[in-house]
Amino acid sequence: MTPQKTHNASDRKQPAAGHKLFFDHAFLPNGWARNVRLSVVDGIIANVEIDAERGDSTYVKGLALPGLPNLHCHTFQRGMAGLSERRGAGNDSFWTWRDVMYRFLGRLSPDDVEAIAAYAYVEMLEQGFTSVAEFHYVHHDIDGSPYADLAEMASRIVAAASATGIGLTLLPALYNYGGFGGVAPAAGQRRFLNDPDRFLRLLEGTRAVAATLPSTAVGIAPHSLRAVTPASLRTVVQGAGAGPIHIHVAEHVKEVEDCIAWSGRRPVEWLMENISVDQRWCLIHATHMTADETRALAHSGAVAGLCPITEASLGDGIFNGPDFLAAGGRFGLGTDSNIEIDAAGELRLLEYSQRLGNRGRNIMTTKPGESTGERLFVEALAGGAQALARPVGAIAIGRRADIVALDAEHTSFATTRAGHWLDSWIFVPGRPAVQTVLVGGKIVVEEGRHWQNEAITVRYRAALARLVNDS
Ligand code: NGQ
Ligand code: ZN
Repeated sequence: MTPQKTHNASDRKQPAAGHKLFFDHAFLPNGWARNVRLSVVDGIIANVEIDAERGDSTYVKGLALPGLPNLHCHTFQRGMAGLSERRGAGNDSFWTWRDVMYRFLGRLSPDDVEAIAAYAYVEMLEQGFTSVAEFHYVHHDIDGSPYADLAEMASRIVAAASATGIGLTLLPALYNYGGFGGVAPAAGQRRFLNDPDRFLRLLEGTRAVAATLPSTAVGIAPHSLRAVTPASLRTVVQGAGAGPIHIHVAEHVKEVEDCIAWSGRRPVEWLMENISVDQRWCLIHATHMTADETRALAHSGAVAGLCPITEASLGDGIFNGPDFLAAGGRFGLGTDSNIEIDAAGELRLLEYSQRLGNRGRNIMTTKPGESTGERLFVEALAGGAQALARPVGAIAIGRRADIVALDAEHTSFATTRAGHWLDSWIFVPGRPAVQTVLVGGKIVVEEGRHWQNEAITVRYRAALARLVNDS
């Protein structure tokens, strides 16, 4: 298949470098404000005026929110959504889902990866996410040999981000082994594998492609304690520079048991004792933690990367929300397997899983009278921005003008008091409420639709049809 030329979001006719935007209502760090005028210079908010005149600014209808950062994504998995929902021969689990996933990725070409990523990023932008951390581990060709350009697959992710306009933090993953203690990898893992040396070259190549897309951040992702050894982990952490470091940890019970068998420690406990986990770190899932681990993670300043829809889909378990919040823990949200892409949906399921597990209501709050929707959203903005290491997550001076405007006339808001919109957006789902989306001050979604939706969808369908027909 010849790669189709997609246009860059930046090709689009847009207001000149410095321009002004006007909103009737905008959610600022101090809460909702009226008649908000923003000056945007090179994608960054240079000034915020409230109770302002519209003047010659571009009027954007609706209720303006900071776009949510998506802190954990394996974008290719969007293409296998729905393919693992039939009972297998035995008891299905995370591990049987992983077998299906390995079979699916065993056939993907770089063109497929780019086509699926572009489609998933369009969905993210249409559903409230304006930036994404791509936890990227499918590096090599189908037989496991590296591409002539080690960073070939990384360049496809960058191309998809560029075509859609989504903000990108690219996290090449180190996948070194098949299990705790340096177990040999399985055949299904051959496309992921690097030793620390080649990984550091891949990281260099990734930095070079990322530099072609302005404002892209690069970090690293040791895949999990299953996929590295203490030595390889330490080597790549040193090579990471100041960038963010993400790792999967303690997602399911077997992983905790295997970690104890290997080290005598639980996964989060092992990390806290052996690695200086700090604000650069994002621990993905952290589902199974003792009270001590929960407090230690909260006090480290690292972000817990919660992926409620995927964790529910895979049957992982329930995060210890109340204790983590009480200890001042930071969290953000990720779409992970991308079986469903919906910012409000992730926020809602986070709270609902806490309600089911704790048998109560309004669990992700700490103060009487607090809005659950607002608390969830504010926490996920801050945690997401930290984990992505980009100036996003607030409508404020110095942050990127990544803004999601909700339709104020949506029926979900019919009974909502002014200023209580977040509770209704998150907890009263219906047809999507996202109307207009700007990334770096540029409009990429209008009337709920990404400007490249059609072409990108055509290409996505063609990629999936080929993948299915070839099987
Ligand atoms: C992943 N996904 O890397 O895509 C993993 C599965 C693994 C989640 N953990 C593979 N949800 O962890 O070994
Ligand atoms: Zn993951």
